[in-house]
Amino acid sequence: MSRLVVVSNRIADPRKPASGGLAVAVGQALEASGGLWFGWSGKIVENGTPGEGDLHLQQAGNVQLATVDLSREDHDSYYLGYSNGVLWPVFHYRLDLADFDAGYIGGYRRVNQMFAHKLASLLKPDDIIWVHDYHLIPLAAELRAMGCKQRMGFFLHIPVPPPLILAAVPAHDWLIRSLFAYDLVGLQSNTDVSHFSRYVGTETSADILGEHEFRAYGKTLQVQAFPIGIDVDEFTALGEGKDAQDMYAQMRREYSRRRLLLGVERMDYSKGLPQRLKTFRQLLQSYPENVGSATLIQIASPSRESVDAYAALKQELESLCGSINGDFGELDWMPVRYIHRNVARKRLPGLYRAASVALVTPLRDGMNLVAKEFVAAQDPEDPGVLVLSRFAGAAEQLPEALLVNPYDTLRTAETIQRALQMPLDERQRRHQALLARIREHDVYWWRHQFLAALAAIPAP
Ligand code: GDG
Repeated sequence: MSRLVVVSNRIADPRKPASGGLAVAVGQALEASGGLWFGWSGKIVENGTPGEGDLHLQQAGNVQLATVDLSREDHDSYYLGYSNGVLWPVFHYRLDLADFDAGYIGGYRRVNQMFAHKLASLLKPDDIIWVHDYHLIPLAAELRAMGCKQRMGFFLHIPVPPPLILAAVPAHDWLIRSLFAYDLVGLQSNTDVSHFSRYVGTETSADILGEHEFRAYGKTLQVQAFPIGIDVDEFTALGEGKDAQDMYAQMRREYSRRRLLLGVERMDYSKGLPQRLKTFRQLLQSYPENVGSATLIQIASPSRESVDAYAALKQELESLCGSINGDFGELDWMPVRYIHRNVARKRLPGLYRAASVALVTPLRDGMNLVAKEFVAAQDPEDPGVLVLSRFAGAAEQLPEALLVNPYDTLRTAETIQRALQMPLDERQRRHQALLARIREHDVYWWRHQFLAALAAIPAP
């Protein structure tokens, strides 16, 4: 059995279940093969030299953890600048929010080179390398340039935008060319695969060998959708824990005569939070029976606060929440409970279970795991309803949710009202179908499909 090497910007200790399903699933595969997990340590060295960073090695059970520090300059250009100031907005279709500062790409390239350099010294000839996400697109190309011949796969957790949006990135051709250094590229949805294919067809001189196979720059690349899932049993077990049960009981007590709508996400402009609040205002206007009886709990956990676009979003949300509460609130009822803090993971299932309706309405999302966690946390006898944006990757997989266009506040408000009034038998039917789908395509299925496809590619 080949050793598995996982590379991601941040790593988690696979022995700590608090890290969530993805870390556990990837951790298990690493554990089974005596693997190596490589990434940034999370440490920023204020006066560090760009392109240099200490390597730390640590053993966690059967898994070796290897992490590298980043200098302040590298962190600001590679992580804040290029990854989160260029790639994240553009891949979520937000050219208006991208900061195309020409200096960032040098840092992005430099950190990928440094990671490749440090990683190469730890590799064995028959390792299988699995690289994660947009921070590390050029990693394989850098490793290949150093002579590494191992099988290499890449999974992109965020969407692939349509070709003409991708083509607005100044170095888009270099970026996509870098992807051809991998043997396998995994994307979240069929829409992403079709965008990739159209980009390759129009912007490169590649041969499209089949629906999932491309040949360019002297290399054949397989590209397929591997929709990521959750660990359903782990999440259900979390729901049986004391913290989740207490949370549920508390919510039920507090909202016994009221309907609870719930949104949970990192505070990110891709998640459609301002549109959601406007839709909630519309719900109160169009269906006044909800005034005094429906409450929206919105958890927006702090994220990337040193990127400008995030600070602006925070202000906008505060203003929208304030105006809804000011216009509609009463002495004994506030329509919006907005929480800009992280909620402990072990309490989340209780919160999900107490909600009548989940609002998962991103403007664009690679997959969206909150939608799946909400389904897993429901009481099958009396389940809540999932209102899901058609622009989340999860929408391809979850047709029994109520699918909405989050930009259309009027119709989304109508759909929320429908969710609030949905008869029990329809809620049960939909929930049962959704649960079967998230069980079939869970995080273990995802890991297995990806690694099996990578292992099936003949070593070069
Ligand atoms: C990226 C892609 C893709 C959220 N708030 C709190 C909290 N969370 C947890 C949720 C969930 C996770 O964070 C969020 O996952 P998502 O999938 O919804 O979104 P991203 O963070 O944007 O993730 C996404 C994913 O990668 C995997 O490939 O699905 O499309 O954008 O697990 O529960 N957890 C806690 N407190 C919070 O306040 N503990």
